[in-house]
Amino acid sequence: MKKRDMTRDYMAAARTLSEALPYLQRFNDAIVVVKFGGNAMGDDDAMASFARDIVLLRQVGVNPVVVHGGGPMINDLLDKLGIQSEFIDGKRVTDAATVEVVEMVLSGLVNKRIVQAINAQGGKAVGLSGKDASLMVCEPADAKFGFVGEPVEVNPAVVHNLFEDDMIPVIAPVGVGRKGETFNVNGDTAAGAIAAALKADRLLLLTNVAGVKNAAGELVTELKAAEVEEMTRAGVISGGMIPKTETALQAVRGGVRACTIVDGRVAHAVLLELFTEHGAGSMIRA
Ligand code: X2W
Repeated sequence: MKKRDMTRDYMAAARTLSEALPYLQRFNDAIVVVKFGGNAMGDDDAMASFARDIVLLRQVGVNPVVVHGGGPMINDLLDKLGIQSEFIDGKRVTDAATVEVVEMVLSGLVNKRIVQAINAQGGKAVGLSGKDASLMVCEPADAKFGFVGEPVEVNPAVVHNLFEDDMIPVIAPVGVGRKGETFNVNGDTAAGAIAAALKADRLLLLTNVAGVKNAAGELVTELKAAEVEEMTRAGVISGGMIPKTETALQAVRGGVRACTIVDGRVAHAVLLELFTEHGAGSMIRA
């Protein structure tokens, strides 16, 4: 790059930082829950970039919580083991053999990969699942799904303790039953339930689509809960977007200030959404 262009580049970066001031002030001490879906997790570089954004949040006084998914990674191991898997309404039908694989992949492989990536950027991430300190107690969602859990009690004390110690909770969506069973919880559902229990300022659902689109196919940047319901009735919101918007509705009605559905494949999506005027994705409020 020529020296002249470089100067222009640095000046733009400085201006961006300066323009972020009101957002940094607004989000000081805020709780931001970030759902990091398996489809939004890219290669090691993309993972490092995500981790860096999370560490930056912590550095500027936000209390970030990562709740992750890992559906594609569960599929990979099930395939290797020759275990068939089926989804109904966006939920994996989970028998006893499958739930063991789910726990291994989510609490093991995926959780530790994210923890490691955050720590490599200078953060202090601690990996948990819904079992730790009974963070997410579940009941069976429906007999037809087997060991799929619906969160019925969230105990966020452990998360608050980690905030106080400057640590970043990274939570796998595995729940515990009243009788000590292991439950597979949809990552979005887990993130929504945890965000509601924390009365989070923001829930960011990082996914692999731009956000909610209207009937003309254009991205809608801000929506009220009632509009989401209307668009769903009209069939404008459909398919894989429904579990996302349902999570958003439950979260904002459960006390989360706003929920944004963001394209996690966009570099620094989290920073764009929180600290720039531009924002990213579709924001849903009660
Ligand atoms: C999900 C949990 C992982 C998940 C599953 O078994 O795939 C259920 O479907 P993504 O990457 O966020 O889709 N659980 C009940 O939600 O991962």
